[in-house]
Amino acid sequence: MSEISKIEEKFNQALSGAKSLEELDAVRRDFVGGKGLLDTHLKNLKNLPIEERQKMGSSMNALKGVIMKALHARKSELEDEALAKTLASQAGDPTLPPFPFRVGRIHPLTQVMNEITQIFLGMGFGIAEGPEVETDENNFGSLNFLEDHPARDMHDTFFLEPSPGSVHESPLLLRTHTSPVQIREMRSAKPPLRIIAPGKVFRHEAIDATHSSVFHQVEGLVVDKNISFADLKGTLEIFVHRFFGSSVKTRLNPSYFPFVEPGAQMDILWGDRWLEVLGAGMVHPNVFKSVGYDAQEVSGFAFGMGVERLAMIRYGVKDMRLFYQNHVDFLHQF
Ligand code: FA5
Repeated sequence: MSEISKIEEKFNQALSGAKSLEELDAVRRDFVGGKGLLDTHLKNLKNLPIEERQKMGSSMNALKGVIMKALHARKSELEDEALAKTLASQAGDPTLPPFPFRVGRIHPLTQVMNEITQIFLGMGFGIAEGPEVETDENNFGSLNFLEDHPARDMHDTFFLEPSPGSVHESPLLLRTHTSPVQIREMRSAKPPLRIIAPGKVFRHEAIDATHSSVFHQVEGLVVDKNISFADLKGTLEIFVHRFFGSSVKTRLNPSYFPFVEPGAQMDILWGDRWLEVLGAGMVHPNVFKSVGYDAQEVSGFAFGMGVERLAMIRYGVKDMRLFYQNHVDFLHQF
């Protein structure tokens, strides 16, 4: 048997004996490694006559190719086996009970906002939106809050630093109520109008069980010919009955907001106390003037309700802050 065939046979035996990647690597080193069998033989070729040396050299190189190929194929096989073993050892036990994970749900405040929206959509209102960063003009000026009038103190406001080179004529602020959306809507459309505007508002308030510094309102605005206070009262009554049911106890009291005349607030009986849930009134002629409407031609009503307060009464939640703490056990009840 020639030298080459002997090496090949030895290699085949070693290869079939290699049962792991480590053993396979040892076979590789023994045969084609730096000081392996083939290398040693190649080094010994220099002692042979030139013709034989060339013949043996090319046979050895061919054998080296065969060995490398076989090593490679066996390596893939062993790797697949190792992977299959790992996967089998990590496979879950299908007879174990599943993890008791909880399905997510819609936040109660979002649920309440959605419900309020649905009720007004059912009454033929459309939905309007405005930005949370507003101009002083839309949030106050156009709503008949006069410069330096104490009415501005009703809302403790977060003003934004003007950016260097700012081109805004009116200072920017975080809107303190959703009423600026009234201004935006009236400026961009002609009467008749019947919209609600749900959104987030911001006030620098002392926080307690019924006050937050970031909260939600739903604004309402109706403008048409011959809209009266009776329309406002009827609309609010339909809303509270649909939202709370007909046993709810409400009262409408006079109140002051610069952008309505007359103005009112609605309170709802909550346990043994009355809780103010919304402000409302007939759109002030000065507001119509600021948006270019003719107060002789049209009239309108507006309201702004506090979403958190409505949610508290609806669900019997005693402290508004619970809605923001987002404890899973609390949220899971809704
Ligand atoms: C206003 O914000 C007026 N824009 C409402 C309005 C609209 C009047 C249209 C007339 C016409 P007021 O500040 O009262 O009004 O807020 C309205 C409602 O938001 C309150 O009735 C209350 O339910 C809720 N609210 C007010 N302040 C807070 C607060 N700090 N935290 C949570 N809810 C509040």
